[in-house]
Amino acid sequence: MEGINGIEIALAGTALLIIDVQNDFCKGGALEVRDGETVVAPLNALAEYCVDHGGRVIATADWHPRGHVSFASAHKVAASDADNGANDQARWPDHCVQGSKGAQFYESLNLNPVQLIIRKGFRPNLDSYSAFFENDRTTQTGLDGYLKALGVTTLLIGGLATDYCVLYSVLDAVRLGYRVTVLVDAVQAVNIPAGSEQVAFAAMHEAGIALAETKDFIL
Ligand code: VGL
Ligand code: ZN
Repeated sequence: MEGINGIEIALAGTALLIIDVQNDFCKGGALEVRDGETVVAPLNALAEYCVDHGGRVIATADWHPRGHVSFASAHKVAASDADNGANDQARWPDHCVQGSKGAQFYESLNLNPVQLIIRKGFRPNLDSYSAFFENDRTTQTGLDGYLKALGVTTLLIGGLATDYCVLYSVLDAVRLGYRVTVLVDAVQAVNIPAGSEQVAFAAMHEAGIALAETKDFIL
């Protein structure tokens, strides 16, 4: 599709949402997601394609203060595995601490096409998995307002981790009325507790969320 002034607008109304591709979720990171860094190449390719064709590209970053409520180290009583359920406040190793190397975007992630960076999880007593709402389900990150103001109706979502920040983001996105596709070659799960990746994909299926590969959008 050709737009005014010859600018390609095939992806007008579409945004690529890159979730938490940060060092701590990649190889050697504090909360390592197995093969986490494999999401980078497909996301880089689609991000470039997206901006070249009139789409938007947004990245999120987990951005916790020291002693954050989601850190096991901030609690005197050790958490059991059962605490890592979707509803309770899960307890994680210290990760994505503001200003740390681990909180930086993975080095090979190309930030040039990224037009907006949303940081989340920066309130000491509140965690935030979703790119849209913090875990109290009411505190907004501002992303919904940004997207709606720009007329974005369709979201392509990839990043880390499938079973937490990606899952919460896509479920919120559907609730907020967006058409949502999860990019299966551009997500990886942390799988804590074991099996949570499957649970996450089942929840996406239940919510009617489409799955596709990044190459399906690079025409
Ligand atoms: C995440 C656990 C804790 C994620 C963030 O990005 O999926 N998971 N904080
Ligand atoms: Zn976190």
